[in-house]
Amino acid sequence: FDHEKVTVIFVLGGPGAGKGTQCENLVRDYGFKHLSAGDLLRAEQTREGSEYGDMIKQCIVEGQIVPMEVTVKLLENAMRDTLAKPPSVSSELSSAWEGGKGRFLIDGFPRKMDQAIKFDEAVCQSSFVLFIATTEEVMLERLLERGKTSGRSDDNEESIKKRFKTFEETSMPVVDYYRSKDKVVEASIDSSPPVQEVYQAVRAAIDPRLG
Ligand code: UP5
Ligand code: MG
Repeated sequence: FDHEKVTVIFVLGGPGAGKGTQCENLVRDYGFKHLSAGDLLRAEQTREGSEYGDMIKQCIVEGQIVPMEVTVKLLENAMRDTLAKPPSVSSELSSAWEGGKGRFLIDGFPRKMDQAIKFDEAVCQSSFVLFIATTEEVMLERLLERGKTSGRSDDNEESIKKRFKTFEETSMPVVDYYRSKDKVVEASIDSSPPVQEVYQAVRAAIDPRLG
């Protein structure tokens, strides 16, 4: 994808930090297309005829990262589909999509260095990275609460602990890599306060970068 034609923002943060929640707010107010790597993988897992279903299922329960080829391909396809058929956004936001120029929020990706490098090379360069963070205690509480109704196979204490470990060992180096390239807006945004308060901080951090 031509960097001039698409704007890609990576939204990173630990399991349950609130990535999906903040992305929903941004979609409403900025006309972004939200692509959650986890959601795309969950959809692929249950897609009839997928050769990756069992492998994805296993990785998600174990909190392991699915091999990057699969995830990068899913994201690339979703971006292409979106550009061919832009989301319906309010008229004041539609200029963001004119002429196939799209704005994407890529949520929960990249979470391993090889994915970051592959996406930069094969798909496009991200404009910047939004990193939201809170304590494991807060994230655990949120995920256990959500687990009562989410039906997600990884919203249980055992899987959550594994997700935390993978996040610290494998995904934080990606955040540090983007920090070293000065791509992360603010050092991090504290996602412990109520949703609206976090969202105010998110807006304040990204508005200057969006110009
Ligand atoms: N909530 C949110 N914000 C709140 C706030 N400020 N105050 C109070 N409550 C708040 O939020 C989680 C819960 O907290 C919700 O109930 C929400 O209402 C509440 P949510 O916005 O869903 O948080 P999010 O950060 O999106 O949490 P999620 O569980 O989706 O994060 P993960 O990163 O763990 O999950 P993801 O779906 O991205 O990935 C799942 C798995 O897929 C990975 O573990 C991995 O196995 C696999 N994967 C890959 O292999 N490769 C990839 O590239 C991506 C994923
Ligand atoms: Mg999510």
